[in-house]
Amino acid sequence: MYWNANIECMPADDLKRLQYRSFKNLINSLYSFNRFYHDKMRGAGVHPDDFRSLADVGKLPFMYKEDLRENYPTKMFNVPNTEIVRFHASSGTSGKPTVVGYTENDLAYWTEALARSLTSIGIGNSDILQVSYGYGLFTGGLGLHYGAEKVGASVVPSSTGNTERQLELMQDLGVTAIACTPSYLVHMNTVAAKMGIDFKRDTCLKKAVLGAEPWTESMRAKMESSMGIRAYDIYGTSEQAGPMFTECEERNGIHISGDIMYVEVLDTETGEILEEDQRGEMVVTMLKKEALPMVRFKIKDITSLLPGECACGRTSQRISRITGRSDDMLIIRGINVFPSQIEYALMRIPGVGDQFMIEVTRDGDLDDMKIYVEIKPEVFSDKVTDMMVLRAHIESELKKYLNIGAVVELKAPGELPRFEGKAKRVIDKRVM
Ligand code: DLL
Repeated sequence: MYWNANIECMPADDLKRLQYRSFKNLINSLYSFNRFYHDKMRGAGVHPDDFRSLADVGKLPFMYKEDLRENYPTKMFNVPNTEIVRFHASSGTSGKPTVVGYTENDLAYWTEALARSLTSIGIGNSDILQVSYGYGLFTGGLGLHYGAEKVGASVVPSSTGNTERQLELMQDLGVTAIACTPSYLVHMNTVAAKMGIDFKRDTCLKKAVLGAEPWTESMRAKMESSMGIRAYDIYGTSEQAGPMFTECEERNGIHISGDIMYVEVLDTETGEILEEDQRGEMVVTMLKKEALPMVRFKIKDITSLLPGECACGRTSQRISRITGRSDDMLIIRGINVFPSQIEYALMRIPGVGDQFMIEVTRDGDLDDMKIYVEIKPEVFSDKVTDMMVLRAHIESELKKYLNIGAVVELKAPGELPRFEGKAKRVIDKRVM
């Protein structure tokens, strides 16, 4: 099922032509009317005439999150205030928040992108969708809300928090799909178990739209088997608009609506544009954005472009699961470690629960990594020897997988903090 088959299934060559035309118009208009991007292009020694095909994209200068921070809050906006109809802001966990503005058209194509995405995973007017992403400055709640209304789903705007009440509502209203962070769904599952609720037996939940933070295939497998649902990855950032793009039913990469966004993947070290199937950092150009244009914006998310066409018939670019960010990559004793790798390794070890936390410290010149790992209730015991054996086993598995030693400290079920929004898994205490 398609929401907009003309665009979603457009022959690949036609799509490339459309993308080039939109890109070229964008560059022409920014060069003529936008002081910030005009100066960037002049600084890089490029003129719009140098951009003759998509293959010339590498000539254009990048934009960075720092540009938004330096021009906080709205100095980079490209339209008069009268045309701004909404603001959102990123949480600013890694620095000053960035503010994003939207014109009416910006909201319309954001909603269109989500309508295509939700339709591609079979969410439509017979669904009741509980939106348990935060409503407010974070884009998750309102983004999913309007996308779901557009496809005719009945929205339960429960936002985050008060998990018991959320579970009651889910049962009472016969909710069929939920949108939230993967860590919040795991938390809901735990709370449900304590309340004696079995998702398979006691709810109508069939689908989950999970994103806003990295998660893994093993988490997907666990949630699906224990909750009787199908879980789909959804991706987006506030600079792009918010949550926008999902996998389709094939679950073979995240489809990027090609009339809305153009993706490049670059080698994190050399900056070269990579071929399909090679992992690197994602750079995006928003082809329709009015209030806050984004040209070659360095998002810092690590992904790859997937080769070939998807069996669903959509011809768009597809990206693989985001495994982390180039800037939250931990370098420990010279070895690059992504929190998602640690999660992947932990989730494969029997007895390990769903929650973990990484603490990095420095003793002299040496980095030390400690991983707090919550144990499943059925495995957790007061017998010190049993726990020591399990701890040693986890340490040796992590060492095998990460190639680096980490001290593990076991935690009782429920002992680590829970997050309603994005999970914070890393505490880096090193002073650089
Ligand atoms: O997290 C938008 C969003 C809301 C996406 C709800 C999906 C669902 P920001 O707060 O600006 O926007 O954070 C964007 O979150 O650069 C990624 O590092 C990370 N992220 C988002 N989705 C995923 C995902 C929202 N599916 C940052 N997998 C991005 C991995 C994700 N990381």
